[in-house]
Amino acid sequence: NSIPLSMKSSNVKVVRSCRICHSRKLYRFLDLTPMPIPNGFLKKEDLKKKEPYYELSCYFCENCGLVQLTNVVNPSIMFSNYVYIPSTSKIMMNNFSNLAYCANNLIKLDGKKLVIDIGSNDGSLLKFFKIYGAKVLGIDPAKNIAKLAEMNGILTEVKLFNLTTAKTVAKKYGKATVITATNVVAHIDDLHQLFKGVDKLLSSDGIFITEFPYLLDLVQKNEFDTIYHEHLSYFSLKPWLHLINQYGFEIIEAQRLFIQGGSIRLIHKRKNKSKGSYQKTINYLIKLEESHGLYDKSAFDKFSDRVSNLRTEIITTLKKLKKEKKKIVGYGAAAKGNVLMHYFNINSKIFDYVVDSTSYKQGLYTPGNHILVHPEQKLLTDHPDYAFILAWNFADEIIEKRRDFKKIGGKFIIPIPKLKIV
Ligand code: JHZ
Repeated sequence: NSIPLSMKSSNVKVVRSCRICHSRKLYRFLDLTPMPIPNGFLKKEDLKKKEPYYELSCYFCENCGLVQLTNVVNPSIMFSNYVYIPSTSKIMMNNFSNLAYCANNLIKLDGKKLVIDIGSNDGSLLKFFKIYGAKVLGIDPAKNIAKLAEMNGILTEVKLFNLTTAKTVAKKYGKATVITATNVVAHIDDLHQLFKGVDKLLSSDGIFITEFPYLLDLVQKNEFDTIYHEHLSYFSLKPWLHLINQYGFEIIEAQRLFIQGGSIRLIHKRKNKSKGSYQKTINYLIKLEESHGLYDKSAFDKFSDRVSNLRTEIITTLKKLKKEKKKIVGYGAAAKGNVLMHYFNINSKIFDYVVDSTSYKQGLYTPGNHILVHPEQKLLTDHPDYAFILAWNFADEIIEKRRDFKKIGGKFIIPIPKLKIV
């Protein structure tokens, strides 16, 4: 279980101690074998070029419980030209609308208050804050997607978030009353710098709201494919509290969300002495985490065994269907789908193609196994027998939307939390 030596690539940094508590007692429980970055979709002309493969192993900190990767791929490789946008999903948009509503309930927003979104993507969260009349600013390193945000009227600083960015932004725009960071904290290698930055940028009575996939859901529902290079940390509450305490923050609200396979929304403010009612929720969640073994490495060994069994079961099923000459395609060119296809050895002999609603992904090839991405409508003209839902976190939304595919006899395969054919 020792940490392998650096792959000697200038594009990878190897971290040898825990991102939160700095302990060196990191226990490797899962090895998904080296693969290209899962959002690294390719143009046809690039298919012959050598794709860089990066190690993908996951570790548990025996001291504070943070689950994490130790190989950090240079963020500019992963995020400068990004293909993921949340606005293709109604569920994601409803969640953003709810987040802005909650924030407005806590802090009455108006034209004098600034809301800053870290990892603002196409501005789809900030759009909802504008409805409440707040001033908004996005921070995101993806040039291509920031352009989209600007077209949607969301002012965006094209930068990675760190302490330097926080200082520059505070000087240029003033302090924020609300800072949000959804599905981005796990991308940040230096979590201490994140909190130093938030501390610099947040007004004294401001709130910091974050959402990320919750480790409890990941483990309970076998969501192994959400483990990939972009996600450096997989949080449970104890290590998170360990981190925020150091920077004088406390949680004032914690809500479990069903998006992205199970996430958690945490709302923070600067500590004051009175203990809020949130403490009960936190204690309850920590007990729940403990009862599922989240602070014991043996739970992660068991998780790893379950993933391995799921792999065998799905590979066997797909091979059987191919023997029966069934046509199978992938549904949703999600980053997690690329991890799953890689780990399950799914190639173009098994899936004829993948369909996806994101226009940026259409016409490109999936990293590693080079399967072409088509628009979703192809299912209706091509009539494959099975659509394997790679974006299983949207299975309900997809099945509901694609009743037309079911009508023409198509079946759906859902791989996670366990294999299901509908
Ligand atoms: P989706 C992303 O992971 C990346 P991914 C990121 N690193 C992160 O942290 C997590 O999200 C949380 C398509 N689709 O959202 C759109 C349809 O085709 O699960 C997407 O390409 N039809 C930021 O990439 C993909 O599926 C539909 O009806 O694993 C879903 O990708 C719907 C609803 C989606 O994220």
